[in-house]
Amino acid sequence: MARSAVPAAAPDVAALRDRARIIRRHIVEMLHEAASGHPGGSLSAVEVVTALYFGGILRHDPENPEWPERDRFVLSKGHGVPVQYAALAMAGYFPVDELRTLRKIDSRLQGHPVLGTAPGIEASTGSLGQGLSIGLGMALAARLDDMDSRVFVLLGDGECQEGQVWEAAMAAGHHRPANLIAIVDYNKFQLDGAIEDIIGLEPLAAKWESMGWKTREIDGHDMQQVVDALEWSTQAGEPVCIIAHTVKGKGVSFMEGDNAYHGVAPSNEELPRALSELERGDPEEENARALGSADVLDRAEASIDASAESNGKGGGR
Ligand SMILES: Cc1ncc(C[n+]2csc(CCOP(=O)(O)OP(=O)(O)O)c2C)c(N)n1
Ligand SMILES: [Mg+2]
Repeated sequence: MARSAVPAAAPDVAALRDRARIIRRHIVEMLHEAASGHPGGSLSAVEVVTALYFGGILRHDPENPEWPERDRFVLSKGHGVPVQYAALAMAGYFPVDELRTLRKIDSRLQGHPVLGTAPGIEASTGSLGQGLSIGLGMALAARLDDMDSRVFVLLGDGECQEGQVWEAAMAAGHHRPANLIAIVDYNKFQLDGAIEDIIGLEPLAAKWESMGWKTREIDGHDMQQVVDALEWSTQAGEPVCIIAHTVKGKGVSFMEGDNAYHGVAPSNEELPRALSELERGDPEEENARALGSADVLDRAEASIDASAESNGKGGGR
């Protein structure tokens, strides 16, 4: 019997924040090891991906990745795949140690997602613009097969400058799958500049709404807002687009909002700086520590190790 790897109870937002910080550490470590890749757009999507995999949203089974009734997550902005690999490893799809093989020859973890390589990857992406069309097909197929699988598609804001995104949006507005959720990682930059300077997207919510989507705009780094929006999206009964306002490079101060880190890995000097910032955690957690709470990072790591042990897929960081 397939199971969901996520808790059925209301998600523990503090624990999700801890997970998010560990995912950020994995991202900078694996990109440093690969000496290439895309930190900015991986880090901006961390809260969304963390909430999906660990916040009780995505119904999935690391022990049975092909479970037919699973929900699907399509990372349309495929260059951000380090965030998904980190989440998949922490969920038990493959050993956390394998993250070190990112972008290496013969690794299952290529620089963009490849269907049929790493378990948990649902679509080959990287050529921007295609993921919403793929997700729409999956959502309509589930409806035809009378399955209640939901499909979550994560798009970049630069990616939304691709025409195919709007073909898929218009087609979804026509066919109205209630199980299709688009999330835009609105970090305000694409590869070589600011969205507003290249092709502005505003009014973005109105564009989706005009094509028949329900929308909600959130702070994509506020874990509670992310969880609430994702929970709402599964109950909306219509195609939903969540516009997540984010910061490119979020969590590493010298990367935040600096688009030089769109596609440049942290150097030997930058890695320890990044990791020490991610070790410190955010002010809210520091407050909790100051008030005498248990060390939240230790707690999160212990629970990750325990879940990795219990599913026999290795552990550690
Ligand atoms: C069709 C296509 N054109 C160009 C590229 C090269 N490219 C890779 S990432 C990127 C920028 C994407 O920007 P955005 O979607 O905003 O991603 P993020 O800011 O989250 O990294 C571009 C143009 C590509 N991967 N696919
Ligand atoms: Mg962007």
